[in-house]
Amino acid sequence: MTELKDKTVLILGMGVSGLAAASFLLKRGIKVKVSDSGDGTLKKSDVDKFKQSGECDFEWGGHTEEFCSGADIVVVSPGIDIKKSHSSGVLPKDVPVIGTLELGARYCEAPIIAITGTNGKSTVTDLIGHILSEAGMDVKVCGNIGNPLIGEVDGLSKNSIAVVEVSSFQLETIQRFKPYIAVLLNIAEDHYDRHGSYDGYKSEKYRIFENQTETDWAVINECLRDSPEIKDVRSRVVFFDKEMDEHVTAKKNEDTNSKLERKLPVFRHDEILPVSGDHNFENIACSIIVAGILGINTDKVKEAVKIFVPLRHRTERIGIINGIVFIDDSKATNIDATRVALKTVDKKAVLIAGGRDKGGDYGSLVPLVKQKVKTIIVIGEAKTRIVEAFEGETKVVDAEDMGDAVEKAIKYAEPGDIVMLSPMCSSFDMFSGYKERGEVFQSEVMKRAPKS
Ligand code: UMA
Repeated sequence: MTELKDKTVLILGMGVSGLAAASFLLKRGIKVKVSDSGDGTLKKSDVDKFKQSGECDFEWGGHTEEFCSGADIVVVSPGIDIKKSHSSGVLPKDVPVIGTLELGARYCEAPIIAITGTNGKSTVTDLIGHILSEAGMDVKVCGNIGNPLIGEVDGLSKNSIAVVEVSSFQLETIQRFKPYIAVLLNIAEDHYDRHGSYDGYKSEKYRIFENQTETDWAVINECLRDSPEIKDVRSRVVFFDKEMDEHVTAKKNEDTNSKLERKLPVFRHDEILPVSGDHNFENIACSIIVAGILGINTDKVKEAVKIFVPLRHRTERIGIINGIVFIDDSKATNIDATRVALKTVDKKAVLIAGGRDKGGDYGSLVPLVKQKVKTIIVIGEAKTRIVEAFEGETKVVDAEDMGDAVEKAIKYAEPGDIVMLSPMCSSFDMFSGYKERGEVFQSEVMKRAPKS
């Protein structure tokens, strides 16, 4: 804490991360300036509250050189592309820049379990938090899942555990971030719009291990075992696999001298969750390994997994109307997430897709779509690219908005089919986030349910 004493901190972004950072710093008497490019969602009463709690200035409508000058350190929100901010010249020169995750981790007394990956990170973060909490531990689930770590550190002590979902955006601005256990679930195409390429995105993901040492743990998907980056991981590596038998559950990295000092729990699929899909088995396998590293009793882990309630908008079955099954997979904000969802589908599907394009290769889904999807209903900014990828391969229909998309999906589906929202895109062109998109989809479906 002493390192920021008498310093001025410039915070970029006034979303949940920026505001949590501002509150944290102001409480400790640190001078704060907050700059946001948007038109401001803070009410005057909130601004007054911030100003009363310490020395604090606000700027809306852009990051100006005049306002941003004079800071000793810059703390950026995850949604802000720091490369662009640097090139725009507004950031003070030779001033350190860190992200809100790094700030949170610096002041977090609790050991951190960090989870990253392209898909499944919120589910695994939530599941690990649930298992630990059922085992009686003092746990806080936070991070990219919605509540930033910096907003939670005050409630965490050395005896707590922070289970933190981390995104590639947040890893981009770490410096000393050093989780005790770092989990890498999978890496697939995503966020090209921000990281420029698959390699750029991948290298940010591997930064989760950057500051770990031999006393820490890395829990990594078996499918990444041969990635060249693995040999640079200095912590003890355990690979997880969807096959949860004794043979594969706890494979250590044979390229390191690390030893597995703990006996890890071993389960068969049918002993735990009645869920389908390889991705769910992988999510459970890696959560079980993390629990095993922390020495949680096998029976406790098993019981906790059995009663886990999955997060919403992830292949969430809404119900059946006129024989058509409706599934909300709004959280599928990239192509790989939709690939995973389609693999779990055992009937013909009408797929609602589209939103804000992230620059991935929709064409890579053509074989699976031809096999499982009879019609794609397209919405949002990504329409043209999706139509280009699938036209001629399956029927593609244009829709105005979510209501129109649901209406058309019902028109093209028959009893026994599935209508699934699994957009392959982010939601920000039409909604405030994937949750709102899922809620709107569900309400449009329910509007069309027969009244009882
Ligand atoms: N802004 C600027 N300058 C810019 C761009 C944006 O000032 O150049 C401002 C906006 O006007 C806005 C604020 O920055 O007021 C938003 O900041 P932010 O985008 O960092 O959003 P937060 O509200 O702080 O939410 C962030 C994460 N958002 C992003 O990474 C885009 C949330 O993840 C996360 O839940 C939250 O922190 C708490 O940790 C969302 C997400 O979409 C769910 N994440 C991506 C994903 O999961 O794929 C990475």
